[in-house]
Amino acid sequence: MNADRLPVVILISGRGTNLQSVIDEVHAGRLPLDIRAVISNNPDAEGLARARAANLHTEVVSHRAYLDRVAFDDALRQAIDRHVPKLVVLAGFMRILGRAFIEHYAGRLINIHPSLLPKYPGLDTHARALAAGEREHGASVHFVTPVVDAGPIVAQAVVPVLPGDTPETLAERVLKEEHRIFPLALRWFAEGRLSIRDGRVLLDGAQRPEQGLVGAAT
Ligand code: NHR
Ligand code: GAR
Repeated sequence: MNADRLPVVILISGRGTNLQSVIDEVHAGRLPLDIRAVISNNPDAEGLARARAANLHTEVVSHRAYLDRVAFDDALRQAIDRHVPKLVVLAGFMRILGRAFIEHYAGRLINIHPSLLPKYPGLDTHARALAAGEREHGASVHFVTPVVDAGPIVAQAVVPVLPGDTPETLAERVLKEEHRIFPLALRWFAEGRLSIRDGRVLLDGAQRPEQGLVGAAT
């Protein structure tokens, strides 16, 4: 039934609105993924309820149950690999992963990050962009490499910073764009259109100057 669909495992930690955007595109027939499992490190993640509502298999691998990061990474890797995914998707996943884990999934691990990378890797991106007086902010989809938020960029979307913005209002504007570019980037991957050469992402074998920026109007 799912022969033409790419098997994926999706990792979450929180609300799961990016997960929801992926589920919605799959259900609409626009994103050929077979979501084999949704795994959360946080047992209370709201995204688990979204996954269950879509009849997806869910699991919790709590980082609190392990003595150190390597033990957690190993347990998570085993849980993922039971589902034999061709792609692993970080959708608001909040734990930094170690080198051995990342190398195991080299070229098949993708993250959505709420900033215009390479600006503002890490946490609290919206507050930091506001504090720096940025006039533009946004989101990036990237392949995950051992250095956090430094992997090859697949797609970005830009939003304006508006007068009176708070981290919350800015986050909401960015999140809307995340829900657009994340499923789009995953579709490119599922269709076999992405490759990496010299640390850069190619779409259909070409490095397009416009590819990195998927503007709000397109
Ligand atoms: N792991 C590696 N090796 N490389 C990346 O690029 C990663 C990664 C793990 C997660 C997502 C990333 C983001 O999009 C991501 C990219 C969590 C933290 C963090 O500091 C930083 C970046 C990202 C996710 N986490 C704290 C930690 O100690 C915990 C914070 C919390 O639980 O709230 O792991 O932003
Ligand atoms: C999103 O903005 C995502 O980009 C960000 O957390 C939010 C998760 O929302 N991810 C990170 O900050 C990763 N460290 P969601 O759970 O509703 O998708």
